[in-house]
Amino acid sequence: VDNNQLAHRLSALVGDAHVLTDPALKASYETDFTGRFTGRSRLVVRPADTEQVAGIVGLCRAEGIPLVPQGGNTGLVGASVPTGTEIVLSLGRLTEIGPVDEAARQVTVGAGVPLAEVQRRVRPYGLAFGVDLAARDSATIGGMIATNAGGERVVRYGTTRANVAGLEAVLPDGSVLSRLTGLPKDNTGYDLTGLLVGSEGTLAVLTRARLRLVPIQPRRVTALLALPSIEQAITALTAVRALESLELAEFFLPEGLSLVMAQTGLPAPFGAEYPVYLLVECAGRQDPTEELAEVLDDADILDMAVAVQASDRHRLAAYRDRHTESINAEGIPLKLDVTLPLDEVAGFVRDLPDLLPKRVRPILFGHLAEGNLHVNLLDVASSDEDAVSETVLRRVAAAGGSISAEHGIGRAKAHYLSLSRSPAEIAAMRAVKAALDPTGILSPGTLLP
Ligand code: 2HG
Ligand code: ZN
Repeated sequence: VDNNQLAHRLSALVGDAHVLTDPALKASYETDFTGRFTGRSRLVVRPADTEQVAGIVGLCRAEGIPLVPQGGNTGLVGASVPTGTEIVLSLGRLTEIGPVDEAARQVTVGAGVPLAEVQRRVRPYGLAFGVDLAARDSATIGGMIATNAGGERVVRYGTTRANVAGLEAVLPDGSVLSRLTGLPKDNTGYDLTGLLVGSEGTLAVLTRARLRLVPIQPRRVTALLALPSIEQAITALTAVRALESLELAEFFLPEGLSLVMAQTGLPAPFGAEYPVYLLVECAGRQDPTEELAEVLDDADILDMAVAVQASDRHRLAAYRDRHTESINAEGIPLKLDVTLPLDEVAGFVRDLPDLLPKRVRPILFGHLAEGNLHVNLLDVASSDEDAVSETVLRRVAAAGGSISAEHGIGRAKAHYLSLSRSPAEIAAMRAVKAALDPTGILSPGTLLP
């Protein structure tokens, strides 16, 4: 079918207003927010519900038209960006939120609901979704599930996978899988929900999710610690891990802090610059300030800022949270989201500059509790990108790390998958893909090269 016929048939399913063919209207769906990944789509289609999604997928399957599901388009590995032949299937209109089940502590939400909206909706019940991340205003639940997003609270609540109790999804043949009862015990065969979490749009189009919720911990303390080294930051981390109230342990370095201050106008957090910064937050029913101070008593802390009021806490968190936008303001970074065993982190940080061409500026920050480093590289010549990626990712794999901690494989790392997965694992993944999507219409080029 040519584009006109396709647009016409899709309009019959979703209405004219929700089939976008004008290049100006399509543009924001065709580039990721860093500007690194960009491509053309045949058109963008915006269904309103699961039935419409099933209709679109069925049509694409029958006509052999590839499609790329897209949520908030905040992904960082190119998985939601088309390459020319696909249509973009935007889930942004699937925004229904069901009643909050206080007894089960669950809620069912549409794939297109932004994370911040879920939090707003469940807060009056004293509940929260355990996964939180800086892109909360745009990132959608469907996209977070498709990538098994991690974010800043993994140390306490786990990744998205641990916080999803069930899913509804449209398979490539147009059939609908629905598992939304959220039963905490349900051993009836293969865990299809678990399989679809982190499948990056390659196995199904996610349409609704049953989310687990956690009780809000009302008393909070945030501390920004200045430390002499990564080793000392890990020692401090080990100390705060003794606390059940620990909710967040994020690190950043002076290079990143300078960019954030230049971009945001925030004042320096301390009178001097220090080698490493660790942001920790504890939360509980009782004020955790004292227990935090207690466990940090022996740590080698050079300086420290502590905040209890929400506005002060947010000010400290901003030094960490505003890294991504501040790096972007400098240019399009090469982003390598990796994770290392904790005892390998310091060595990696030390070795990294020697692995890079001289002009490259590495900006490192991330989720220290998981050894998850966001390696952002500025000023990488485009002719060097592949070599630099491969060198850094090989170094990570050699240290027993993973080439993707939380952003996924997408298009960016598909060619490096074998650094983190064995031939037997990749063969099993290919077999699953072939069984569910035999003609390969869903997100071609993502995850499995
Ligand atoms: C974060 O932790 C996100 O803020 C983005 O995972 C990381 O920009 C990045 O590299
Ligand atoms: Zn992150």
